[in-house]
Amino acid sequence: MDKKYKVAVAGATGAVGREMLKTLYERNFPVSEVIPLASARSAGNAVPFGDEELTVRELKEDSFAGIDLALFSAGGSVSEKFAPCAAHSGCVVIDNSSAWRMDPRCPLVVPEVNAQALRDQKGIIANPNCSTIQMVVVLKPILDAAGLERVVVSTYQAVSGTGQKGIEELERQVRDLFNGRDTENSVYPHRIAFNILPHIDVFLENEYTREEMKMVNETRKILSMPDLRVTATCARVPVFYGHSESVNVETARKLTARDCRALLARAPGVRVIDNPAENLYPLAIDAAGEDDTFVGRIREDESIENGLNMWIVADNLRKGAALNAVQIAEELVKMDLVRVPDRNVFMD
Ligand code: NAP
Ligand code: 3JN
Repeated sequence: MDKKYKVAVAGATGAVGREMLKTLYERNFPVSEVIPLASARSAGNAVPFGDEELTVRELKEDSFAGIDLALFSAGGSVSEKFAPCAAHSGCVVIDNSSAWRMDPRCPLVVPEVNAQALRDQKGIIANPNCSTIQMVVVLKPILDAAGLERVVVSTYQAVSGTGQKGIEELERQVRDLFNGRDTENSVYPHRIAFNILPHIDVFLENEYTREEMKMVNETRKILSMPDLRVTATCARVPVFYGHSESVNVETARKLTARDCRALLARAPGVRVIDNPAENLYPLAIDAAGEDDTFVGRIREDESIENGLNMWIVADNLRKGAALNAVQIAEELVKMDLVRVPDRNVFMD
């Protein structure tokens, strides 16, 4: 009989955690039991898992006894504290926060791009930022075919990236404006309804935001190109689901737009939608609820020798978070890398 796994989901009541439960169920991940964990605030509440309702338990240091796999999406400070506890109990952690992404002990994995990095897993595996994931799924086949010199990205990120509270703030502001009322902002520093904010996460000393530097550093780590020239501008837009990105790529060797389209049409996890004559290009409303990363508007950058422009869209809660995490779990099962205590450095 095929092996089944006891899986904990930390942050199970949140936007990403709920999507993780849905994705585990939809993809028929081999579970013997699913344990939803969250803060004391929601302990005792129910979360759906297929047709069942599971009772949420409070996340504690001893929550992971007997667990094989733990998917975390409860924020960086929770991951910092509890992921080592989980790994210490012998389970493999797949963490959605930024807490462990740049730690050299932790592989940072997008299965279509660098699944082989999982062979080095030492108890905690990091899931990249949503904006990074959808970009590298498209960059990898271009890198393999033509080399990569430089990447310039501008993002247009949906409010669901901020969690349930971001969704609620946009809904509330739209309702207030349509009813002639003043709006209030508590989640974002300015009104998000009918506006664009060039500000995601906190500002850093170099005047970039942390979200922008996550894209730079994570892209380099995933592609194993520590010196790749990457620059990012990240903006929040009044869209509920689906992050969009304008990406300019400079390749080492010439890649025509036509060859790029053909290459990406064969790439795993990528769907090319690129027929301007029919007004067909990737849209956030079409990508929402889908697993693939959509790419279109592929055209040659006429300002440089070997440049391409494109528009990349994906569901930030699915491929950007929950789906990527579950795909990592599926790879671990395939590679027989769930619960291998002798390589778990967090276990002493
Ligand atoms: P959310 O909707 O606000 O949900 C937060 C979840 O964390 C809830 O389940 C909450 O439980 C739980 N939580 C908060 N504090 C806790 C604590 N002290 N102990 C245990 N559980 C706690 O946020 P979200 O959008 O799902 O995002 C959650 C995290 O996932 C983010 O902070 C980020 O690190 C990561 N994330 C990653 C990506 C990515 O790009 N890959 C995208 C989005 C989010 P309660 O219901 O009890 O409050
Ligand atoms: O804002 C978005 O669209 C994505 C947000 C991701 C996020 C939100 C809060 C904390 C992260 C992340 O995954 O990088 C974190 C974090 O863990 O730092």
